[in-house]
Amino acid sequence: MRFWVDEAWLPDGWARDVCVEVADGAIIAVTPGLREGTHLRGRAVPGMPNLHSHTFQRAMAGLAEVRGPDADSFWTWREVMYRCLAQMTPDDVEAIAAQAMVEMLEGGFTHLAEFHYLHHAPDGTPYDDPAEMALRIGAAADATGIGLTMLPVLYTHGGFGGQPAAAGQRRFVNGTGAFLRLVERTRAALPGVTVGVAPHSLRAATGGQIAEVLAAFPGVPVHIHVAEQVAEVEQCLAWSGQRPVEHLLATQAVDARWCLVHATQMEPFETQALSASGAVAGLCPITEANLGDGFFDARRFAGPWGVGSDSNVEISAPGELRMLEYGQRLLHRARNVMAGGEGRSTGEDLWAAALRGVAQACGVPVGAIAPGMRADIAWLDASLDAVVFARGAVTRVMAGGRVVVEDGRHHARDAVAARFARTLGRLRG
Ligand code: NGQ
Ligand code: ZN
Repeated sequence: MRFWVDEAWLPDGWARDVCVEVADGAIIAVTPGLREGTHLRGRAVPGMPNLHSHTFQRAMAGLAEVRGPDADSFWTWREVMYRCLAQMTPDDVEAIAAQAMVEMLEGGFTHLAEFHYLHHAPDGTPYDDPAEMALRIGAAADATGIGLTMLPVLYTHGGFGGQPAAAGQRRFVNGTGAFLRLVERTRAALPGVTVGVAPHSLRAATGGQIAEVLAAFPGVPVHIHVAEQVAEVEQCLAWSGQRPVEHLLATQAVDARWCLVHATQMEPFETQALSASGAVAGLCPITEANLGDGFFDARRFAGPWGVGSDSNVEISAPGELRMLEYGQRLLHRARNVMAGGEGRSTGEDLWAAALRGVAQACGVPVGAIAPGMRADIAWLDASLDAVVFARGAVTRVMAGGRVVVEDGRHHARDAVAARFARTLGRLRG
């Protein structure tokens, strides 16, 4: 398949009249100054991979914004979230995931790293196929066209030092042996999908478990939640004498295959050490704002970073970058904090930096309009500055060589939304 665009953002900058050739979902040639094939009007940029999401949480978007009897916090939100997932069936999870994925594609996200921990039936027993839920998420990705990196989550404990999991966590829990079988089964059942491993957090998996799992799957992406909340830092200090990022860096061989999600609560020495490790900082600015986590120390951090939609309370690639930049502006009382220097566009520098980090974290060839990359492309009706900060929009999206969004609408939006509405009606009924 061959198409051309009026303007495309290539690895060395903007080019005009760019012809792109695609085979088997991947870009095989990019030729500026060539008007051949279908004319897909407008300006094209690489689609943004989404490096962190729990798609099922889309079902509670907007439902945790009512004040409770005591001071609301991350931890009261988590109780609401546990109640929301308590009765979800595999069908529900597939319907909710499809809705989230349609919104991701419409919001400029063309690939998804799904941090997947809702494994078991409501009473905590595994389904006949232990990867049932992962397969449903894979089916939703197939149906909507979004690229997928699946991250089965290792979740065994309810707190630092191997504390037992709580009743509300039983759908997540596997011992190491069951988890290794789950990853194997997920790999076999989702051919063509990159499968990584994700110890949920230092609260939910012990250091020994993490080491065992990494040894079993060398080279795959490794994602973990870390240092999101102050209470978590205090518990980690009480248990180990170290802060979470400090402890993780001291006890695991953290390198470029790792993605540390949030890493919000860091002292400067931790930010410097994380920068030097080569690991990706997985920032989820909208969720972090929604949950009251705090600000990432972006000015001090010198390593790769990317963005994810995490709780999916609002789904938008430009929106995540805007929230990141605005957080830094509010924190430092300055403007254009994330731009690389004088005369540089903040929107472009944010988009480019996020592409690099996210592509690394997803373990797949995405993040550039270049030969060898997956054909994941977003068309914009304005500059990246206007799309990130003002009224500009994503108009067309190609994922894996398929145009799935036109005029801002996913081709399956209505059918997916109807099924999602039925699911919500049943879950809330
Ligand atoms: C999660 N979400 O696993 O969905 C977490 C909350 C926890 C975020 N951290 C649960 N945003 O960390 O224990
Ligand atoms: Zn998360």
